[in-house]
Amino acid sequence: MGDRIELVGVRAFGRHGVYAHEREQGQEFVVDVVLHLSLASAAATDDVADTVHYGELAERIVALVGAEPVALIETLAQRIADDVLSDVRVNSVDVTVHKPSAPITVPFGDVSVRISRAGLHTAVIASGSNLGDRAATLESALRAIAATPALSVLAESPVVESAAHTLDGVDEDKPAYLNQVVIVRTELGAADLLARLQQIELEHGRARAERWGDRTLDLDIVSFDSVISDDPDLRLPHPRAHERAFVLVPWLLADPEAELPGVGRVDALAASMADQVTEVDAR
Ligand code: A4P
Ligand code: MG
Repeated sequence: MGDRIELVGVRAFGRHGVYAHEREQGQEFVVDVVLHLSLASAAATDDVADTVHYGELAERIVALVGAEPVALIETLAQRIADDVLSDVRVNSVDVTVHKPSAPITVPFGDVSVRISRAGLHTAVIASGSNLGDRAATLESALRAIAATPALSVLAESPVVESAAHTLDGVDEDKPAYLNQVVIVRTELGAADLLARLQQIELEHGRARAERWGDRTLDLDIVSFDSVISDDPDLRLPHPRAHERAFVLVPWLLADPEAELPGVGRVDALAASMADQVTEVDAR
């Protein structure tokens, strides 16, 4: 965290202002943006697709300054912030709009407004445990999720129990799982949310030994807004969620209107699965 992309001094022509002559003649606006986002993935892959392309960003800013006039540079700054935050990798943005030729009757150097805005995302998190005191672990994980700064829990599902799914299919001999689904609103970007969940897994004694192996705590991101991504570090929606009763059934209990982005409604997906999990009273 703490990474940023700074693009300063983008000059563009626009017709924003309170006065009629500003609408008619137009003037130059200068825009600075600071994007707060994780750059770790791009630094590792060296691929521009893994970051915000600053050239395209600059062109979008010029287009927004040239678009439909507004009275206030505050409004223009908000439009730019909304556009930047529509890329869910961006956690927050600072936008400064300068109007160096503003109609001010005394000599002046510059006038500008600066706004800071954070994106607000909805994420669906699936928790699972099949080792140790499973119910206590899920409850503690939920408390840790809820204690995350810039995040609030919208809904939590009942806890359900199911037989372990392994790479070789359902294995009744392995310890059974408890699973829960937690729906959150957060200002964190998807990468930062995943990093936080992995930290919570570690705090609960998670060791990554065998893929799909037994674990004290697994926290997966099932969906993040309607993002669809095949980035191996964060596939969205979770590539196996659509076929997993232990995700879909509790999710539906937490949100009867739930939808799996790019796949469909969760009630339809879960329709034939209810008998694969048992609701348990975790408390
Ligand atoms: N990763 C990619 N996409 C995501 C995402 N959407 N959410 C990457 C979370 N992580 C994602 O995960 C491996 C890597 O996946 C991470 O580094 C992350 O960058 P992991 O948690 O280290 O490994 P894992 O949990 O063994 O793999 P995975 O794929 O999360 O396992 P699954 O598919 O979650 O399966 N049976 C029952 N009944 N209930 C269960 O909860 N869970 C599993 C785990 C198997 N069987 C189960 C259950
Ligand atoms: Mg996992």
